[in-house]
Amino acid sequence: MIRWSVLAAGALVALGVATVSPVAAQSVNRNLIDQLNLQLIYVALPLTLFVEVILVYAVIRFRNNDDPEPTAENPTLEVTWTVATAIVLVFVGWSAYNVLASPYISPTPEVEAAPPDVEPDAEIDVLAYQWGWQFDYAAANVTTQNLLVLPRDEDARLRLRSDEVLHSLYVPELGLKQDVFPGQNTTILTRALENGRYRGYCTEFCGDGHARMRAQVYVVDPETYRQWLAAHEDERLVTAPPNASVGNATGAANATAATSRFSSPA
Ligand SMILES: [Cu+2]
Repeated sequence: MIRWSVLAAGALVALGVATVSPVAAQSVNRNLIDQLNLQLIYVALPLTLFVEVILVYAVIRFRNNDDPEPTAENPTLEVTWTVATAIVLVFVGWSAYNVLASPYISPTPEVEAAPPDVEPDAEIDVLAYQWGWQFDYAAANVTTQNLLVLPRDEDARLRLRSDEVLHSLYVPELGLKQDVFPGQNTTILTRALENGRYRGYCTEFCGDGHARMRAQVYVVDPETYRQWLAAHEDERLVTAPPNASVGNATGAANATAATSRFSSPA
């Protein structure tokens, strides 16, 4: 009887794990986070079922025991559960540490003496303000408003700062979430893996315009990215995304000469 319930439980675990397998992630950051979640679920699900099965078994098996005796002095049992717990904790700690140690996950405070290991292909200064986002592509002399464009399959380093209060940049699909502090630069690293249009939010309540503090995030081919930068060189507060048709649909009110200039690149 018990053997069958254990088998059924095992089948359920296999089914559960099979259904939570994530689809291909949109960024290296997101990949790392999803893989860690999956790894921990593989350990947590069988353990949960193991405990529940023992619990249910004990409740049923000993339900009519009028004179229960506590277990005293069982060194084998005690050593077993101590060692098993230690192994689980070491596994969880090791898995989490590996992900946290990645430069794609943990931000780097601005310390000139210790540059991050990865040399990025794109460097973008991000200014969070009440209420919006400004992105500064210093190398191309382009700034954008509420519009972040990233080259696919290339490392992008975002240097975040705020002028007044706490904000937080949140792009869930790319696995980005980082507080932005006044008077302090915080650097994060990402590499997007899929072309697309994603949403960015401020996720730190920052005043009555907080809900309006959103950004469009575009991931495009590296060539498209460079063409877009070249088309907007020396422009301030660009709102026209690389894809002209999408830009017309979303940014009609903000359409500037920049849009038409991009549609017919020189
Ligand atoms: Cu904010």
